[in-house]
Formats: sequence, structure tokens, C-alpha cells
Amino acid sequence: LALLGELRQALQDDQLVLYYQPKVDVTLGRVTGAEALVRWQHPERGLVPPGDFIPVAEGSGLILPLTMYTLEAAVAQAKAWLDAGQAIQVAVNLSPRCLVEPTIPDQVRQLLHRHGLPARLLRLELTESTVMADPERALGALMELRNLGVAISIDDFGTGYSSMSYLKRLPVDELKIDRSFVMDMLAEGHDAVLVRSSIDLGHNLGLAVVAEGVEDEETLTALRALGCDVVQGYHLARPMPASAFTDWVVSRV
Ligand code: G
Ligand code: G
Ligand code: NA
Ligand code: MN
Repeated sequence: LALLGELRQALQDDQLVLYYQPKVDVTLGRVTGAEALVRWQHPERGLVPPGDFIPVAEGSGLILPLTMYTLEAAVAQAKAWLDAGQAIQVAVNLSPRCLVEPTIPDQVRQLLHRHGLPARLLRLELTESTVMADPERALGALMELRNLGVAISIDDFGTGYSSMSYLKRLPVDELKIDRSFVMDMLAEGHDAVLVRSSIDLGHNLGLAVVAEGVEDEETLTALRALGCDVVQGYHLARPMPASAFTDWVVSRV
């Protein structure tokens, strides 16, 4: 595969860049963190979205070095923000393959140590389907990560099939409602019901609940009324380069 070879080269040539999208506290409007979203700055094709190359990396072993690359960049950025006086927690998406890779927890531990970043300023996002594909195994891996002090989210909640008994046992502290439900919640009664029950479920399990895909003020108002904790979406801000993120945070206070 030509793309795979190019992607391998891209890692060596530092062509991958992280964009950051703010996560904002619903009641106070404070920034609670930044989700790191990778893009490929391709010399000819321009900015390539992750949907065009993450699946290719996942289909090969390349997802592991790619993930270490994104983790390294995100941790370095969080440390730079911290040194500049902003404690911003960065969230990195982990592919299914990474969760079953036994060396990941130790690599994360070393990475945090090397950069001098407090573990609580790193969050790992795993989709509901990643975790529920093999919940026993996920439980073990997540325990190791959690013991480091890293925060863990269940991403794309509502798109998979969670077992309530596992959800209760998983060492996670945040549930992110998938954007497909949030985006249509004002028009689709079913989606509104799903959003509301996910918020209640999350709270009953002691988790913070994030709604992603918030695209307008009306949805934000509805989520606030439902007691949602954190929002993320184009209405707040689009994913942006680190320097723009820094400016955005500063311009809000
Ligand atoms: O940024 P965008 O909306 O195009 O992201 C599309 C998808 O790519 C999302 O599902 C997101 O979780 C995934 N993604 C973005 N960055 C990363 C990454 O660094 N690692 C993995 N595994 N997935 C990512
Ligand atoms: O799969 P994951 O939850 O990691 O997806 C994050 C993706 O959602 C990123 O690709 C990001 O660009 C996209 N995204 C973020 N906010 C919005 C939004 O308000 N609307 C839409 N349509 N996509 C969004
Ligand atoms: Na995510
Ligand atoms: Mn998601």
C-alpha cells in the first residue's frame, strides 16, 4: 500500500500535527481540557484528516508508533502550557489495538516522567466499542493506566453496546456522548432521550458527562438544563493548532 509507506515516512519527517479542541465547563464556561486530534500535513495533498489515514495505520502495526508520536506531542504541549501558567489537561484518542498492547502503560509512564508532566494532565479517550469488544482485557489495561494517575474517558458513548456491569467496574471518570446524538437532539426525540439518559447514567456512576458535537446555542442551553457537565463542539471552537488554542484560551478570560 502506497499510503502506508508514505505514512511511515510522514512519522519520520514530522508531518503529523496535532490540533486541539477545547472542552468547556457548561456552568462556568471554563476550559477543562483539550482533545488532541491528529492531522497529516502532507507535502502535496495538504491537510489530510485522520479518517483518511488512521484506519490505514490501524490495519497495520503502524498505529502503535503513530500513537506514541501523538502521545509524545500532546504531553509536550501540555507541559508547555503548564510552564506558561495554564494547567490544561490534554486528551488523546487510543485505538483498540493500543489497549491490548501490553507495553503501553509503561510507555505512558516513562513519557510522563521524561516530560515532567503530572499524570492528571493527561486523559486517554477510548471508544465504547473498543472497551466492550473485550471488557475483561480492557479492565486490566485501564487499571494499569489509571494507577499511573491518568484520566480515562469512554468516547462515542451510545454507539456501542455497554454492559452496565462493566461500565460500573471500569476505572473511568468521564463519559462522552457521541456527537451524532447531540447534533440532532433538538430535532429528534429519540436522540434527546438518549442524551438525557446517558447524562443520568453517567452521574449515577459518578462520572462527569461530556457532550460532543455542540453546534449551536440552543443545544448548549438544553444540555445545561439536563445537567451535562462539559461541552465540546463547533459552537465553542473548532479543533485548532496549539498556538491558536493558546490565543483562544487567553482571549476568553
Ligand atoms: O478530527 P476529526 O473529526 O477529523 O477526527 C476523526 C476521527 O479521528 C475521530 O474519531 C477521532 O477520534 C480520530 N482521531 C483523531 N486523532 C486521533 C489520534 O491521534 N489517534 C486515533 N487513534 N484516532 C484519532
Ligand atoms: O470520534 P471522536 O469523538 O474522537 O471525534 C472527534 C471528531 O469530532 C473530530 O473529528 C472533530 O473534528 C469532530 N467534531 C468536533 N466538534 C464537532 C461539531 O461540533 N460538529 C461536528 N460535526 N463534528 C465535530
Ligand atoms: Na475522541
Ligand atoms: Mn467521540
